[in-house]
Amino acid sequence: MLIGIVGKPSVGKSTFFKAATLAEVEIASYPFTTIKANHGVGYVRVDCIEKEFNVKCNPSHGFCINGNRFVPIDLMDVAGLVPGASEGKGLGNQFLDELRQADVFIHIVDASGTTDIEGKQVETHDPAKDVIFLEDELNKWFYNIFMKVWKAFSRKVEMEKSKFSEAVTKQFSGLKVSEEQVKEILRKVSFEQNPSSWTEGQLMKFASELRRLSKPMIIAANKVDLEKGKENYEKLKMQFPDLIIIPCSADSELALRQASKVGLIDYVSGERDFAPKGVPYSGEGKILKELSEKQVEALDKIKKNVLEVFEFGTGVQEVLNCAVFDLLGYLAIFPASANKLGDSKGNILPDCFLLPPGSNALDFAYFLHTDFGKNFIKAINAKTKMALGKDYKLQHRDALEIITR
Ligand SMILES: Nc1nc2c(ncn2[C@@H]2O[C@H](COP(=O)(O)OP(=O)(O)OP(=O)(O)O)[C@@H](O)[C@H]2O)c(=O)[nH]1
Ligand SMILES: [Mg+2]
Repeated sequence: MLIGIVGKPSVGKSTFFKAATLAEVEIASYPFTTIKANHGVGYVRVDCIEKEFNVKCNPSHGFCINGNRFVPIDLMDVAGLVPGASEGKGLGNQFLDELRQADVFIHIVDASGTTDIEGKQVETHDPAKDVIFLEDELNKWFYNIFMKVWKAFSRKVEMEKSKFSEAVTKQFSGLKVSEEQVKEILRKVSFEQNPSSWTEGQLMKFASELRRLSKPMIIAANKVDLEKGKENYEKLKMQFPDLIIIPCSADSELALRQASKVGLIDYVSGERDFAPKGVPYSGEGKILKELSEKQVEALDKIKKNVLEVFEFGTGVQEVLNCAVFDLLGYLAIFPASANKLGDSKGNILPDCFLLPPGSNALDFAYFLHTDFGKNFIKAINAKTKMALGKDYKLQHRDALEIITR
């Protein structure tokens, strides 16, 4: 699964990316700092099942802190998008191409309203404009791709709906659009006439709905640590009640993650607190370095302006989790057997996989190995020891063993 980080220039896309991945990327207050896309690994946070089994896990990918399992996901940070990008403005089409493989978008918005539509520093700017323009550009991107195939069809007076959806899906190959999704949109828009006679408005509506379904988007209202941040975030929520909008301070998350990495503080992504409060501290056998006065001041500011104000702390972890689990509906599944929680090397609960919504026990078997799928007999729920058939619909945080012939 790939998460694309999008937005106009200077909103904090690379800061968000760096906070989530700790990869070395360029961050600066002028537009188009990022030109080439950055790829990295971030993590979603899952309540680890180790507690239910009374064990301590050893993840082979990601990590686990205090029962919080961090499962890797791929992230991509791209160049800033400006109005007209779908027509080639700014860095235009090139990076739209890079976004083809994304399953979901995180739209970073500058909620402080201190950057204009092109990412230049200004006194005030209404972030609502950014929400509208970005959706618009992405929809136009889909519209342009769609029009290529529609033009061929529009010359025919009659056409079968099935041929139409097949051709549209083909045109969108490489953009992770399935024929099922195309058909779903056809049903949803339910335009009376044949697609060849759709009006301009109907064509746009079709392309936009297809974009929304195949590339859903969550909004990170970033820079809420700044003066107008909270106020603008609350306004955005009122103006766009149908969108998922999460208050965020990527800059604060980055500072906390970096301080934690070098042992200055103990901080777990997604928490509203960290330790210590400016005194040397020994936690879980780890001796932390003494903080300087400046560091204490910076951390106190994050605490006062962000962690104590917002329900999800810096919001970065919540944005990632929401995108993967709420918006996409993915499920975290642990391979495990009731009698044996370790692998051949004795690692306990080494794996946790993310499966798409609607996956069943047989899908999980195939996901692990084709042979497991082909020779599937049953699955066993490691928590309850109950046997499950191939059609069993997976639940988030299930622990399953696959029994094969
Ligand atoms: N106060 C505050 N500043 C932030 C936050 N996130 C990013 N910034 C600042 O915003 C500026 C732009 O950050 P970048 O991460 O480079 O923005 P970008 O969206 O990647 O920009 P382009 O690559 O040019 O499109 C930098 O000066 C960051 O330090 C935040 O949460 N709070
Ligand atoms: Mg950038």
